[in-house]
Amino acid sequence: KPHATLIFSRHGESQWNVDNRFTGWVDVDLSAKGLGEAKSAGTLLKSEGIKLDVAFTSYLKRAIKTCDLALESADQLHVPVTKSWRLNERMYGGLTGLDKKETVKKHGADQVQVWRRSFDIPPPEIEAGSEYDPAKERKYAALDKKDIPKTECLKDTIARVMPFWEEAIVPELKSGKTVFVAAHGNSIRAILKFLEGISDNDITGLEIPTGRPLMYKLDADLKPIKSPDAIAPLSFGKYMGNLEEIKAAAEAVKNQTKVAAPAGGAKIMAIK
Ligand code: DG2
Repeated sequence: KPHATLIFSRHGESQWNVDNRFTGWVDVDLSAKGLGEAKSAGTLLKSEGIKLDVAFTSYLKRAIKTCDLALESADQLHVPVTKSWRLNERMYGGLTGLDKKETVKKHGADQVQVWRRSFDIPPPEIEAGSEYDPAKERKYAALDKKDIPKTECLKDTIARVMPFWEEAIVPELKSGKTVFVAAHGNSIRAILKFLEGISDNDITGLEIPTGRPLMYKLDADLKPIKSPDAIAPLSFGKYMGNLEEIKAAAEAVKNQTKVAAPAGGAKIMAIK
């Protein structure tokens, strides 16, 4: 029997999603399309009759604005919002700021796939003095230095997201509330791995499209209830909106690092 409702949304498209650059902890704004996606997420919540009780987001403006715009278009701007650095995107280390396809050309598709999606192999650390080093930012000044990552794989992201899940989100769900989490591709993947019980291997195949609300109904033990509409490797979460469109959007995330193989030999492969 459903006890609580949990709805995730990755932020709307950011300017660096458009530019196809590794972003991580860089505070990039939403693109014009991203603003629209955030508003549509809220419109969907409204049309499905969702009444939110609390919302959570990261310290990054693409997620914060998505949360705010979604609440506004759902006509629920009164909902209290808690921000935490623990919901930030995974820290992309030395890849931060680089063009995703250029990185494939330089290091090869396999290596970049490992850096993007492996469970426990992080990208190289961010260089000391890099303009993208979060240790320089005032908003992280109150953090313990050891909590400011120099790079992160999904396993590291899980280790920093889950204390916030336990301490801040779980109590709201236990009391039966309807909770909205506006965060990032990899911070959401971190929570979904736990919630859905996805293996270290299968999590590599999970892509989260921007600005699409993903809803979970949880029982009193906070176990998710199965949804017939879940898209593999998910079994419990249900995307709100047009499923075909959502599948295409998830595929596009995967293809951000797809580059045409160099032509050579007699056989030239057609690459979409
Ligand atoms: C993207 C995810 O994060 O990139 O950091 O580049 O969700 O904040 O746009 P988001 C980034 P991938 O891991 O999908 O390459």
